[in-house]
Amino acid sequence: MKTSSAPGKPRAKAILISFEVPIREEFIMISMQGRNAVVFGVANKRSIAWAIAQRLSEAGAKLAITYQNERLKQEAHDMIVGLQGAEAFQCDVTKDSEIESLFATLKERFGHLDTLVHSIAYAPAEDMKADFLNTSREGFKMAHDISVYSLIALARAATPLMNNGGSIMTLTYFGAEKVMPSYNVMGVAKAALEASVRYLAHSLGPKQIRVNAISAGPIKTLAARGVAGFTEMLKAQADRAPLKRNVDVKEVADAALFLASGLSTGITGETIYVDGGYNIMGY
Ligand code: 0WD
Repeated sequence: MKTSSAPGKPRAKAILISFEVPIREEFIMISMQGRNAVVFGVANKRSIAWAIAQRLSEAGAKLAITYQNERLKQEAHDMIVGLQGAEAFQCDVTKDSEIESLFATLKERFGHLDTLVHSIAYAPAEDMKADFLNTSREGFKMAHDISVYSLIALARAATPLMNNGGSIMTLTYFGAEKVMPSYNVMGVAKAALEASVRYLAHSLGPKQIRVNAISAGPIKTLAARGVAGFTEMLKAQADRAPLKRNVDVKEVADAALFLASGLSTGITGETIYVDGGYNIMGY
């Protein structure tokens, strides 16, 4: 599509309208220069956390990016240190000592923190596959410890460093609200996560620290592989969502940049959907 402009006036930038490729260029203007962020949950290059880290880095943020353990170190570490303005750290969020030592290091390195991204979830495969009625006590505890309590623990550790206010965000899924076969205990954990976002928003609001969740549509990642019937979920999403397609991980990262930026200072306690509108549909 061509645009025309009057002689002597600067030519308007052509905007391509496409039903498949979203218009993205205008988001580049959001600047995170001078801001420090910590991103949790990079397992590999497909991780949502990795797309968010890349977006924050492009916008100029200084980044600490964490991976869980030695097993993930090989792949995650090299990727992270190759990213502009990023340092890699190991942190298993089930270990208070690792959280404490990470934040002590962040205090030394950054002084203050502006953004925290929590992109972590886990439930034992047996518990996700089983009939929900048969959820084990151990699986229930583990899913809630790793996928929910970790947000509270990380928010508490970050608060003293967010002395100019800040933005905390987590990743959730629609299975928190409606039954998704084979999401099971993770759906219950996501419901608790979304409620925790609201309670944390209330707790941290007086310090101008905002807490929000992004509810993403299904995206092929390592975690997604643990969900039986994931391909059908992708298809149902694309068929039923108003946008008639799946979401791209970059669209989730754009929403994360918005939540991290000064463009969202009035928003807290919310679950923001990046799902092509799937959640509004009644059939
Ligand atoms: O369709 C999807 N992929 C969606 C994901 C749709 C909507 C929401 N989400 C959520 C997930 O539930 C999760 O909260 O997004 C978040 C990120 O998930 P992801 O990017 O899809 O998956 P992945 O790349 O696997 O990252 C999750 C990572 C873990 O990966 P693995 O697969 O190794 O369990 O969470 C991390 C780990 O790197 N993680 C931990 N990090 C620190 N300490 C721990 C832990 N104890 N346990 C898991």
